Amino acid sequence: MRAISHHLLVSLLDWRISTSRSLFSLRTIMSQSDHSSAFTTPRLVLKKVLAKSQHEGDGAVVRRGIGRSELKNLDPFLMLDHFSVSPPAGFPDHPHRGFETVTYMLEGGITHQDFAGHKGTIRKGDVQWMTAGRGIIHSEMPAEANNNKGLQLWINLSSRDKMMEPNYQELPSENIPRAEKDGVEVRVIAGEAMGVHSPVYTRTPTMYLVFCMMPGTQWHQRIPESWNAFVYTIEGEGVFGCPSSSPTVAHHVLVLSQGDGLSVWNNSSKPLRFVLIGGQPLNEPVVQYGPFVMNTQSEIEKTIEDYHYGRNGFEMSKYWMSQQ
Ligand code: FJE
Ligand code: FE
Repeated sequence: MRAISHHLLVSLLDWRISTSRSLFSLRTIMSQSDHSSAFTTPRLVLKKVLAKSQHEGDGAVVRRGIGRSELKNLDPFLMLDHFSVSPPAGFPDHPHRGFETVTYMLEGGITHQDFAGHKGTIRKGDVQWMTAGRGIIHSEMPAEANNNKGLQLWINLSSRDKMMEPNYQELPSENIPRAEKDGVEVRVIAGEAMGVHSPVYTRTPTMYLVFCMMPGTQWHQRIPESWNAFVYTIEGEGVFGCPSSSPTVAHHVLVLSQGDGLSVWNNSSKPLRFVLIGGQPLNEPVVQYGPFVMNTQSEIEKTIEDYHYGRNGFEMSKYWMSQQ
C-alpha cells in the first residue's frame, strides 16, 4: 500500500517537474470529481479593502465596498453598498439614469415606489433587479422598525443600453435557484453555479452568486476568464485564492486577479457567507454625477437638464411624489 502511494506520488512529482503545463494537468485531475468547477488558472486576491461604515441617503448607514475612493474602477461595477436602515431613515425620492441597481435583502425589508406606479416590498432573500435605463425616480424606504439590511449593487449599462426603457425583474426568494453540495450552498442571482441557472436577464453579462460554506468545506468556482470579479464577505472568515493566503473576515472587498476560477476554503468553526460578483467589462468612458452615469460630460449636463425640465424619460417627475 505504502509502496504504491509512494510510487504514485513520485510519478506525479516527476510529471510535474517534466511537464511545462504540469499545474494545468494536476488541477484538471484534482477537480475532475466536479466537472462544472474545473479550472486551470486560479484567480488570486489583488486587493483587500475594508468597507467602513458611512452615512448615505437620509440617515442611512452603508458600508461602501465598490465605489469608495480605493475601489472606483471595477468595470462594469459602479457601487456596492451593504446597507442598514431603520425608520425614519431611508432613501427618499431620487432619480437614476444609465445603469442598473440590484438590491438583495439579507434581513427585514425595503419598500420601493416609483414614478411609473410600481410599488412593492422586497424581504429577506428577495431580489429586485432594476434597469434604470433613460430614467427612474423612486424611493427606497425601510419596511420594518429595525434591521432592514441588504446589498445594493450598481452595474453600468453600455452606451447602447443607457437610454433604454426602464425595466424591473423581481425575484422572490423562492424563485432564486439554489443548490447545495458537500456543505456549500449557493444562491444564483445571476449566471450559473452547481449546474443551476438564474432566470435574470443581464444586459451587461454578469454573475452574482451568494455562497454559504459550512466549517471545513472548500469550493472551486469557475468565472469567465475575461471578466472582472470581486468578493464581498458578509459573515464569518474565509481563505480566498490559495490555501496559504491569510483569512479574510466580514465586510471586506477582495478584488480578484485574472484567471478562470476562484478557490475558497472555510477553515474556521463558523459558517462563511459571501457574494462572488463578476461581469464583462464595458471598456467605455464613465462620467458619474451622483445617480446619473453616462459616457461624457455633455451627456451628464443633458441628463441634469432632462431631470430638471422633465424630459426624455423624466416626464413624470413634475407630477409624482412618493406616499408616506
Ligand atoms: C443614491 C445617495 C444615496 N446606496 N443602498 C446618493 F444614498 C443613493 C441611494 C443608495 C441606496 C439605496 C438603497 Cl435601497 C441601498 C443605497 C445608495 O439611493 F442613489 C444617490 N445618488
Ligand atoms: Fe435608488
